[in-house]
Amino acid sequence: MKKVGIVMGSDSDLPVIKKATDLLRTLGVEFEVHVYSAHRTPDEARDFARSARENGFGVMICAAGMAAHLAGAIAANTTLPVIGIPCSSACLDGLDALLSTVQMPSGIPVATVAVNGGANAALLACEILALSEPELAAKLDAKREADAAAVLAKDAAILERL
Ligand code: RP5
Repeated sequence: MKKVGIVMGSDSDLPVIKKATDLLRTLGVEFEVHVYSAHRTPDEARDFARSARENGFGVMICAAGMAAHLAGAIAANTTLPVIGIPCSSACLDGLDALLSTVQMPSGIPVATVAVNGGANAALLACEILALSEPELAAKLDAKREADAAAVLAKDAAILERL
């Protein structure tokens, strides 16, 4: 199976990325993680993106906060699908990163998930890989059913909590 490439702009983004890597591990999907910044280490970010396809990656996840150009910078250097996670920061609560990540110009797409949405980024990456991986697709279906069952269990128990 192809790997998921994960890039975060700073190690301060780790709590968001951890939500993604936990899920990928649970689903048995291989990943590689790097701290590369669009601004602080632009050469390393570009080189990783340019060589990603030939290095066995099938999809990229990029997490960054503030003026979050990382997902766009990675997307500019690969035609693999790129998923952007805007990370919240102290001043603007993630609105800055959300707008920086989501407002890509035509021609260079970034599939942007919610602010701090590490889990959905991993699930979307798996859904992309599962297009050609029936076993992974079955795992995703099973997870969706288990998640729904957990909500229905809460529904059944809610009266007792009132
Ligand atoms: C962004 O700036 C990073 O993705 C991080 O979210 C934010 C702050 O970085 P640090 O100053 O914590 O390294 O590039």
